Amino acid sequence: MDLEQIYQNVIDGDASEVEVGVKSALAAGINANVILEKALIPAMDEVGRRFECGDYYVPEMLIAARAMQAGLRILKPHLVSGGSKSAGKVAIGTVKGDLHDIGKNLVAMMLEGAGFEVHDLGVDISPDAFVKTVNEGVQIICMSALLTTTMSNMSVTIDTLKAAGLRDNVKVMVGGAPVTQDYANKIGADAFAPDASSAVRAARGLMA
Ligand code: B1M
Repeated sequence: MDLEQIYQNVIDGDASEVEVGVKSALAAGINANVILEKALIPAMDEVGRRFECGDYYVPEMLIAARAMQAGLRILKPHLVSGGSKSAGKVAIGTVKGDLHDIGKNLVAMMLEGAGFEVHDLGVDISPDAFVKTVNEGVQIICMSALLTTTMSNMSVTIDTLKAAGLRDNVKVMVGGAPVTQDYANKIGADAFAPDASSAVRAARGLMA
């Protein structure tokens, strides 16, 4: 099974074929990161492009997302191997109003693999729920947003941290397709990462 076929099966939303493809690519010695970056992620970009131009609707997007997640489940043990269990304690979630979780799950997986203790709060997470984790010893709050309409909740969370007098007790990292370094600077986040591997580097930097 080649990477092109895995890419196509994600676009077609064929979860069982994606599983078969990812397993056989791994068995053929293809690196998990290569499968992720050359097949799974580009396939979701193509799904997004088709949605944008009206060729795909929400159901097709959802089915493709499930196929991607089936592939990620197979890849997970290969992506998260190694790492000591003392890098730091992070809480991660997708911001309020936003249900996209594939990128957030990937970031969580990579952080876990790098030895962080990861509390995955899930999706549609309110500013108060993020803030509450600081009293539970979390050192970095990681917020993901995929919608231009929900990314402003990152700023609301930072404001809520300030109002609670907790801003200096925790670092804040933001990311997700519409988020940029400029936006992170503007809202006063401590770090921005464009992808999951840079999120690990950024988290290490914040703990240093
Ligand atoms: Co949605 N969706 N979606 N969607 N969806 C996008 C985001 C969109 C760009 C599609 C498009 O129009 N081209 C568009 C947003 C437009 C905008 O705001 N500018 C969109 C829309 C409009 C919507 C709905 C509003 C559609 C509707 O209902 N009419 C709706 C909103 C629902 C809601 O959230 N309230 C909706 C729904 C959905 C589904 C549920 C069907 C499904 C999500 C399923 C799921 O996540 N379980 C879905 C999907 C799959 C997509 C696309 C196609 C793919 C997203 C994805 O998983 N990418 C997406 C188009 C696209 O992104 N090209 C689209 C793969 C993933 C690995 O990448 O999440 O970017 P990403 O994560 C990356 C980096 O961004 C980064 O690292 C990751 C790995 O490298 N990263 C971080 C992410 N979080 C980070 C946090 C960090 C650091 C890095 O630190 C904390």
